[in-house]
Amino acid sequence: MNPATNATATATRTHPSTARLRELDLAHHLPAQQNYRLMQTLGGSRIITHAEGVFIHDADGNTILDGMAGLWCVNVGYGRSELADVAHEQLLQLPFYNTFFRTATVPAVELATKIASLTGGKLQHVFFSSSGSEANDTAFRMVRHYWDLRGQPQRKIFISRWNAYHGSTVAGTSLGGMKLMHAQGDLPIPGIEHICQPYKFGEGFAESEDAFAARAANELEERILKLGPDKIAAFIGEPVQGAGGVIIPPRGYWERIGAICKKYGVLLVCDEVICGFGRLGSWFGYQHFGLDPDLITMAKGLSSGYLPISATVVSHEIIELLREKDSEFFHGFTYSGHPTCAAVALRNIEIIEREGLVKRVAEDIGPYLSKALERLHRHAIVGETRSLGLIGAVEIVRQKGTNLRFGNKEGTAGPVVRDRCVANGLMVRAVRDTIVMSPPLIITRAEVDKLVDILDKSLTEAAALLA
Ligand code: PXG
Repeated sequence: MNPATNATATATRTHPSTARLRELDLAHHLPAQQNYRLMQTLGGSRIITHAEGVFIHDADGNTILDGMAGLWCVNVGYGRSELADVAHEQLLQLPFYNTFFRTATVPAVELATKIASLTGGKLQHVFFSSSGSEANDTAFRMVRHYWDLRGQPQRKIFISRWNAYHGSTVAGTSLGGMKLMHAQGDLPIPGIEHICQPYKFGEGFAESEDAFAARAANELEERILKLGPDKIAAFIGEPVQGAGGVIIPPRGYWERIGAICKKYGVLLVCDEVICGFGRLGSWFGYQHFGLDPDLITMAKGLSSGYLPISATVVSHEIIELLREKDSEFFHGFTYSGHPTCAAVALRNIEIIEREGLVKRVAEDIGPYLSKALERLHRHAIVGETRSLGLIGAVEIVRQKGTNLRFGNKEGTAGPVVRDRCVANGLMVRAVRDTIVMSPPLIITRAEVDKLVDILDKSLTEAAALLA
């Protein structure tokens, strides 16, 4: 099965030579999260020109299996001509209109309705933005506004986890737990606290799963009590941390976090930017873990990355309070509910439903990937493989049976393995010494075999380089 390849991938747009493109890239384009000096030393970027199914192609003529679905987002795979068609039609009918002045558009209303049907229960109200960062900023502002209206303005603090990723705006970076990002721009902003992440392999190696789950979750209760329960607005977390290194929480962790939030009346915000739209084998990650969040945020898989769109889904109770208090929410973006992006997102969800991709991840290809990754245990440098649905990780260690890393600092071996993978035709990311993957949900069994074959070969080569 690979229905995505209904558009033939060719680089149809003409462009300057690859060497010239690299020069221009260095001269004028500032790629995201880069050391611009190092970029010069390394001679610029890899220029990606076209893609189909699960494969991307670069301007040097390489074909690469995209083990990252772009950036954890191209869930339905590349080359979906129906998404191009729907964008084309909407661009001609109504490319843009805003939602600020008591106006709405057909695709925005329909998409909000569709999302509310997927979330169900109390999550019935949808606020649109363009990126995951903005969706989290929206949640942040909505939650603080809610507590003001509830007559508890002292409830301002958000609790998050170290190594979480919630975006790159000021609030997104602050909510996230990336210390290197915090170090630039004097972040986090006040009122944001971080507790430990549920990273069993990295931070609870010697503990039993149950003991570590309890210790990690109880840190939330300890922090709430330390700061004062009446000061805590919300807890925010990715059901499975993605950019932090595919941290799949131990059994019982989320159950306990959910219970602690309820006990102290703390709102629960689930960041579904990576976990949403089938990645874990459920529509949303909170459903997989049986959580009852008050707000969820989503982006990426919402449109499979074809156009930028994100959403913050808010509980009925919160919106009822805003209505009751007759309060305007002074928040919004020019592109909130962008009709073309919304039309593409709607069709993307239709594809996921029509092709049964969520069930396929849960019952077929997710378990297949998990089993296939076990093959890698034969490598002396592999400390653990883990996956849930179609998100997975391989831990690179110096000594089997331990979590000791190569070199004197973390992040020595990961990039070596990643570079071998890319050279061998597989795009994966290295998060320090963890190789992470999240392929498109349409990946076939044969393509999973190929992905693991390339990892296998690359691990052998990397082990020789690291020895
Ligand atoms: N939340 C989560 C869970 C994310 O993964 C965002 C919010 C922010 O989304 P935007 O659309 O504002 O980028 C993300 C984004 C990486 C990497 O290195 C991951 C993301 C972005 C950039 C790099 O894995 N995730």
